[in-house]
Amino acid sequence: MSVTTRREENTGYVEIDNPPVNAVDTSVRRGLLDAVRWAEAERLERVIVSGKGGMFAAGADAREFDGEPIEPHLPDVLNAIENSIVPWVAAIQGVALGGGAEIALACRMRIMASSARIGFPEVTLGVIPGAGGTQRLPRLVGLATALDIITSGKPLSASTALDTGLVHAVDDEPTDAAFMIKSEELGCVVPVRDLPAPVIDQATIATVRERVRTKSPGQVAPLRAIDVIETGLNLAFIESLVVERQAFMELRTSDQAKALRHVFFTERGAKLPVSIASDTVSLAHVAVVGGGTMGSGIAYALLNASLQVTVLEHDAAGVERARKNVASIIAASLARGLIDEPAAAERRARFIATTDYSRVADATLAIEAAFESLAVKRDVFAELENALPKEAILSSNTSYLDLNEIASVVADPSRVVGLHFFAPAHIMKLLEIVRGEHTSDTALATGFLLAKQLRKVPVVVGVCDGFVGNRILARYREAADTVLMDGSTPWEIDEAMVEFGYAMGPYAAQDLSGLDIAHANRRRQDATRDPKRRYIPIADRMIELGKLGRKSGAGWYRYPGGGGRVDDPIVADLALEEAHFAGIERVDYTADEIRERLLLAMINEATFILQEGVAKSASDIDLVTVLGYGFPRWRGGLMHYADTLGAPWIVKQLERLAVEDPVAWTISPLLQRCAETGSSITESFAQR
Ligand code: T1G
Repeated sequence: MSVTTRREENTGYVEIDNPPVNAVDTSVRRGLLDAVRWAEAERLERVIVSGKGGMFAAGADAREFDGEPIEPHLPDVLNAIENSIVPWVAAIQGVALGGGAEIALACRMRIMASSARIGFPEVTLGVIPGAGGTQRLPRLVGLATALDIITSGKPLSASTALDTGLVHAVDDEPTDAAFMIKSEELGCVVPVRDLPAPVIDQATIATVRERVRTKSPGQVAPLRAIDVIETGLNLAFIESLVVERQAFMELRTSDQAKALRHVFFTERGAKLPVSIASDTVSLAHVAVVGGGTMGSGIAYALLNASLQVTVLEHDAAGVERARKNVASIIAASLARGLIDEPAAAERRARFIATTDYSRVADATLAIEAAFESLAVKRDVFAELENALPKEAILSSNTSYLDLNEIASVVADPSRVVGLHFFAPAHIMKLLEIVRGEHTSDTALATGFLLAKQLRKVPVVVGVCDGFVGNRILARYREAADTVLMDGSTPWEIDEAMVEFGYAMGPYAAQDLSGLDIAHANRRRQDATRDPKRRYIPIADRMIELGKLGRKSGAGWYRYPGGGGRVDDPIVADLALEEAHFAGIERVDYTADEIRERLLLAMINEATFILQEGVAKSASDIDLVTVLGYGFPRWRGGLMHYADTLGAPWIVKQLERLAVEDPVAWTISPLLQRCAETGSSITESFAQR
């Protein structure tokens, strides 16, 4: 049963019951339409509609978007609710999102619990509200507010919803409050459709359009929502719904909507593989070794998940630094209103920093986030093995180093797993769970349990240099440096990738993280580098010149007065000089040629990663690239994007590039096979 009805005297209670989130699927739409007819046949005085399980409704069932729409269509159901002789009142708890919010708008009145949220996240799925939201919302809250709500996709708190006029009242017993509304009051409320449409203010439209172009570059849905709102408000209500529906139907099957749905459901499918039915250790008390940037970020993520945290350092200065780092993150969260003072105090009470390893004698998980040196990590693991209980799981946050070598100092290496966080560790959602040669199912399952508690998205990766994300990043940067050497400037390359949809290009990004990290990795790889592989020395020259990035005041760009980045002619000259020394005749790459080389380099490397089993599925690579490395979410991730290009086209371009450099552009056999068989990469590697 997806919608239940019952009456008490002259009041009808309609409850949406479609766990886990009351998605408004075909059965719910049918149930709501039946409820309208039922209420009228029973000659009820009012209907109160709510959601079971503490959630009103999460919106349309996005899984239905791949198929043909099935009647009754939601706009028709909502028109029936709004036009019924029996007025409906929405009693909202939990969330009312998308179609769920549109159900509420079709009701005569809306009452929200104080902790509930209401919003229109459709643009995050590449579509627009398709059941009257673009036309009813502006009539309730005005043009500017409606544009903000719909183009941002961000939900409103109950208090904000009340302030904007979206709801009539906030009450923690919304169903009871709905029952107490006086009939004469309810009878006087005008249906939203009959409210006057707000005046179309072109200046407002232009401002919002410009803001959307800046905040969501490349995305179609937010701009289309503005068009539909503007067009519809100039039409009669019933005609405006036709315009809205047509736009929704077009967007629903668009590449961007498919890509965003792919990421949405893949994120939620990132759970412990069913093949690993294993117990875990308790996570009550976690030890973090190292209170630097990563260690303190990890510590705060653990504090946010209500865990007890002990940060271990090797001296008093380290302890002081750890305390300051965690305190500054707490202060920043307070300043941003993410937590209040009692919550901050409660976090502080669960945190200590110390050099005394005896303080973690009862910890069951350790996360090592010490200096990125194998010797240092091996020493730390030896100390952890002595200090923690023998069943404790020992993990390393290492970004590049060989987990098996770290584990080799521990008597029982099955306890060792990699937990690779991404800076800032308390914000970034991706968690690479590195499965070492001996990592046990219990250690792996504990990693997934931790990810769930930290509300992060876990991806299991195998041991190789850089695991999945950093290995793809290294190939991306190598391709960029090659283009830099052979003809472009850092800013041309960055602009090309920003046009593709990255928030920033590889050079601006490296200026943020620091050029010294990649330099340390290049030196570590000197002994094993393929001598036949072309080596680009420009980045080494940058280090010699002390250009480490923002932290040294200059890197690939200059930052006059610590401000915004400015192109640096010295860097451009450096590339010219190195090209001259190498006898290279530089070419003037177009933005398309730059994007093609950098993207194909990553795609090819990713298919080697799949072939080697370092990643278990193409969708895992999509999660890593979108959640950890800024790949545009509305392109679905690196492998989803590759499938839009098609393996035959990709292989054809790689063959052309391989003539130029057969080593760097060696084509992965997986790609060759997909090109020959016409199968998609995602399908070839779908297993989870
Ligand atoms: N459709 C289908 N399944 C959904 C879903 C949806 N809209 N929302 C969630 N699920 C599934 C999800 O895949 C997971 O499944 C389970 O529910 C729990 O989700 C007509 C066109 C509601 C805030 O964009 O934001 O309405 O993994 O892990 O953390 O104009 O889910 O268990 O099998 O996220 O408690 C607009 C999307 C749709 C809201 C709950 N609505 N959902 O968060 O649980 S378009 C949205 C969310 C639309 C109308 C338009 C969150 C949540 P499984 P979860 P959560």
